Amino acid sequence: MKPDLFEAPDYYNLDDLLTEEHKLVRDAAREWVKRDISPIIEDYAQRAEFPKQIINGLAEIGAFGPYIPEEYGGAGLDQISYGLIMQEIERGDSGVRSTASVQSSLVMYPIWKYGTEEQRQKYLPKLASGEWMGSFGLTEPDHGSNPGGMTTNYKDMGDHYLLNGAKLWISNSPFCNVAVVWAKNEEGRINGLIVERGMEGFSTPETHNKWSLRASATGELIFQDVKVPKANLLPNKSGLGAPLGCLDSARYGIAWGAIGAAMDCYDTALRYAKERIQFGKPIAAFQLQQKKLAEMITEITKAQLLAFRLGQLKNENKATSAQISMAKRNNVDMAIKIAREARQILGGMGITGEYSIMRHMMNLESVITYEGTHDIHLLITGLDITGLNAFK
Ligand code: TGC
Ligand code: FAD
Repeated sequence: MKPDLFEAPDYYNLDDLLTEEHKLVRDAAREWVKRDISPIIEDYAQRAEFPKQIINGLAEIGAFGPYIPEEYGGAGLDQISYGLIMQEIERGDSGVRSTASVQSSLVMYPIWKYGTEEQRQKYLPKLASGEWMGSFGLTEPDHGSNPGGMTTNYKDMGDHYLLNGAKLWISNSPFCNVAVVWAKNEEGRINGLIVERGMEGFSTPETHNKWSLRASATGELIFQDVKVPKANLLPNKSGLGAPLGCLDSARYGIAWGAIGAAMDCYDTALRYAKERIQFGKPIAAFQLQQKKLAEMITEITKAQLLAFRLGQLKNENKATSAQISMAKRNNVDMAIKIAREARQILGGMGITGEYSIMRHMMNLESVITYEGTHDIHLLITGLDITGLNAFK
């Protein structure tokens, strides 16, 4: 792969709106990606393997629980810092950002928000340091966009719960130490349970043959009469709103992360277009290529402003789920379109692993699907503005 010469576009001087802390956090993540991700990621993606050696680095840049209070091992940062960290990591690879998103927003967040003090003390510091890795089990083979239909269930056996069912498409599952699993009780109410590796009847087979997010490990969570201690139930929120609340946090991070992937594609295409000579001049001098590049920087700038404003609203606890959906949908769609255009600017070279664009493009096919598909987020906006539910 080519050396990482990335220079971040900032067409509307967004840096002027960031605090010194935001810039320090962002620059540390950016440097780490250049040093520890860019040189290895193509190789791991080609081999469809998660680079486990990066876990310590992710913890060091604050990617595990950026906004979780420091007393629990988190970085205690604000929501804009969290977004900037996700942007920089996804600039390197969406699969690496997935690992961080799941750990922070889908495992640490529910334990912090819905767990007991004992659960927070037991799990959060180990998850923040990367000593333990987590996964989040919501999706099932027959329930993706409609998780409320899940069939995974648990029964109260007096001194423990008995968990049965299966989850599919679970990031980090093949190597997770703990899984936050959403299951129905005997009354059909959804609750979160913390399942630990080693519990009898719990297995995590890996899903192979992915053409997307290849450097991220994806798998199943299978529960066959798993005895879960009663102390592992997350007691402080139940119902579908509990997992959906975690998704709000992860979707917000993705809205920023997608900007990173788009910036990398744009920056690569711009550099290539200025260097590649055809018909006696750089292809960047041709109007058709300028149109592509000009539209890319326009869309990136709009996405940056959307994410920044959403970050301000999140910091003030005012961001609605529908606002988050709009940003996730818009920014991932923006990134996938930029990846496709950028790949064309590189001509044949664009399909090779010499450049990051094709990997980003394939990764973004997962990003536009998980955490609520492109369609589902449109329907969330539709419901919000009309008051009419088009889901069912
Ligand atoms: P609905 O009746 O609308 O809502 C049920 C209850 O949930 C509440 N609620 C929310 N609460 C918090 N945050 C949100 N975003 C919420 N959206 C809804 C709602 O108020 C209600 O509460 P209550 O108290 O009245 O019961 O539910 P529905 O069954 O009609 O479904 C709505 C729909 C389709 C929007 C929702 O289910 C959905 O978002 N589906 C998409 C599923 C999804 O995003 N799955 C993601 C799985 S995790 C993943 O992909 C991780 S990838 C990680 C990575 O690698 O980065
Ligand atoms: P479906 O729900 O079957 O949807 C198929 C198509 O139908 C989509 O185009 C969808 O938009 C459309 N559709 C569905 N319902 C409607 C409707 N009402 N109106 C209009 N169109 C509709 N899940 C987890 O729980 N944890 C994870 O860690 C996790 N990681 C993932 C990692 C990867 C790489 C991938 C690919 C997925 C991951 N997921 C995870 C699952 C992901 O959230 C689901 O794939 C996603 O929610 C969509 O569900 P589905 O694949 O079953 O598609």
